[in-house]
Amino acid sequence: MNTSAPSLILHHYNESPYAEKIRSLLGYKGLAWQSVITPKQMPKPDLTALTGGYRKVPVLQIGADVYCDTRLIAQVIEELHPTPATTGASWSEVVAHWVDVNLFGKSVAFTFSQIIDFLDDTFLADRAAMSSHSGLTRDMVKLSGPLARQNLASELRWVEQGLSAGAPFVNGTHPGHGDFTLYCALWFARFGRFDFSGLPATDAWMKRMKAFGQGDRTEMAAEAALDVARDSTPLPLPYESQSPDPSGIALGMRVSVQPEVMGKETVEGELVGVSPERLTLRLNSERCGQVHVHFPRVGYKVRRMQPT
Ligand SMILES: N[C@@H](CCC(=O)N[C@@H](CS)C(=O)NCC(=O)O)C(=O)O
Repeated sequence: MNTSAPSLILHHYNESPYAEKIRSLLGYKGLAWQSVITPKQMPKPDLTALTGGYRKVPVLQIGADVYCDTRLIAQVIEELHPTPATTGASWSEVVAHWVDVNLFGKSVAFTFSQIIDFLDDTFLADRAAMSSHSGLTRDMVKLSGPLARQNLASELRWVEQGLSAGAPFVNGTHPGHGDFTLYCALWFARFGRFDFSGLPATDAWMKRMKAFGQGDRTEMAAEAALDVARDSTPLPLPYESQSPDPSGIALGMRVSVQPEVMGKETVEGELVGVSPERLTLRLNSERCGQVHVHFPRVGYKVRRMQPT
């Protein structure tokens, strides 16, 4: 296990597929990390105190630096711990993006239709509000199951073709970002008991991915993680800003950042870093002191806030 680098604190919950993507990556890298369990639905007072409002999981905290979204979290882990690598010349990033915008939703629709009787009303209402589908009922979720299963099965044939081509991973000889992203979607489909028996190459690949485990995990209280943020100073930015940005924002402006899909919560702060790949906002709060909250550009809208 590599313990010399700064402590990795993952805010997550066990049932979250995107959190499983990062847990599995931490397993592949053989890393020690601290686990802070968040609620599965709003309110999430500790997480949002740290992020300034971002509610999704997982979130990676390193001292007073807070990384939102698994695309960015995976990049940061790769920068800090490049061995064993997840990089390589392949279509892995294209696969990751296809999973994010397409396959993941099909997996969620399928598995929710299977487990809906075990979910409570407040959870359902939370997810309905998040997807702007206020009239969502249990029956609607259940009825969508057969079509979700069929859609998932159709697209998993593409995955089966790709994984039958000979290489052990989507990325080639070793796993890449596409492997971990695909794995989290299929891990969730398996949780809903999707039948993988007609997909032997996919099934064998899932076993290879599962074998990475989740690294060396230690539980930590949320309050303790927020104390770490308060007692730390954000690190110098690891990237060059390109300001002004074509979107019209520039360093020093007050901006708001919002996910493009699912969840309308915004994070507002001073823009202290901007590049075609990343955004960084400086936030101040009593509980966390000064933190830098980082986002990838892909999947997030950024707007200048009107001066008050
Ligand atoms: N694009 C995000 C998606 C994260 C995401 O959708 N996470 C789900 C859990 S798997 C979530 O936060 N759902 C709402 C919640 O837990 O409050 C990422 O890659 O991190």
